[in-house]
Amino acid sequence: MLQGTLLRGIGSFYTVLGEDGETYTLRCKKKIRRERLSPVAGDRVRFVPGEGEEDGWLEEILPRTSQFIRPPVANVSLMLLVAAPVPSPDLLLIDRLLVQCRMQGLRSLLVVSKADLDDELAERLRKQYRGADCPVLAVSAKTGLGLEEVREAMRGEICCLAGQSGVGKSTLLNALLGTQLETGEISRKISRGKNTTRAAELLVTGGLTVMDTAGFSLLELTGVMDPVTLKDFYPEFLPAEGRCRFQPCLHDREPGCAVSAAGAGGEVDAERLARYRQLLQSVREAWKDRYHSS
Ligand SMILES: Nc1nc2c(ncn2[C@@H]2O[C@H](COP(=O)(O)OP(=O)(O)OP(=O)(O)O)[C@@H](O)[C@H]2O)c(=O)[nH]1
Ligand SMILES: [Mg+2]
Ligand SMILES: [Zn+2]
Repeated sequence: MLQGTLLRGIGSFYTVLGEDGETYTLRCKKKIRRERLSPVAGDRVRFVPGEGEEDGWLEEILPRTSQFIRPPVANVSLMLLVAAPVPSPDLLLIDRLLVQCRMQGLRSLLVVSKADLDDELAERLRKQYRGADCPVLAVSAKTGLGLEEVREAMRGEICCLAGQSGVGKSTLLNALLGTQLETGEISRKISRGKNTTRAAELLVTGGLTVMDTAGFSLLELTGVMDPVTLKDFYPEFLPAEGRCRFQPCLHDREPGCAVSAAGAGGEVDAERLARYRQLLQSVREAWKDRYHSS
């Protein structure tokens, strides 16, 4: 039996990159399907290679370290959150994605792309995310700025890119990997309808392993979350945690809130805190509705 990583599944055939560096086309044992465990890109699998004209068989899916439903992908360990000067950055989306990553135990890196158009955004975000345990890197696919640093951060990880449509994810991937993924002018994309869904696929090139980005701009907080747990995904709140007048404190507008004080004093970034409260509001609403939505 060999071990490998599932790159993609098309119909009932699965492409697996074996530990020996060879690529195998496999079929999936019914047993696995019966266990309602559909193999997805990123899965570590054990398999028996085929002989001659025979198909090989995928025998076992090893436990997953992380899992996303849309797109279906397992074992991602590093998320590249991409923001750019154009389209203007949706930092609430970035914060949402950051929470999502932390819930799954992934590390994240904030990549500020198109740095050739604006050299201040990265600095601004570096300041905002200083306490957020999320490094910020400025890159430009156009000039090559920062590409080597991003590659360095990606080595040994299964990576994913996420971010608004048009921030340059595909262009960045092409620059990083030397691939030819489809990129587009923002206006053209919107007019023909973005977010074309297709099967997720893992690309492996030059020692880097990354999901092609189909669908990841859609990534959202999945399911419902107890509002009181949202603050646990904000590392910058930690120094003030436990020092609020009321316990538990959601750091929303409660009197005597130490996180509010830290926001006013500049120890916690005021904009991150304001967006936390926006996010908290939507988490609260989803929580209130949790028995109504099926
Ligand atoms: N100036 C400049 N433009 C860039 C850079 N990277 C991407 N662009 C442009 O930004 C536009 C969108 O790039 P894409 O790579 O298609 O964006 P995307 O994030 O993949 O978009 P979706 O696939 O819709 O999610 C294109 O017109 C690119 O040419 C860059 O580093 N500098
Ligand atoms: Mg794209
Ligand atoms: Zn508080």
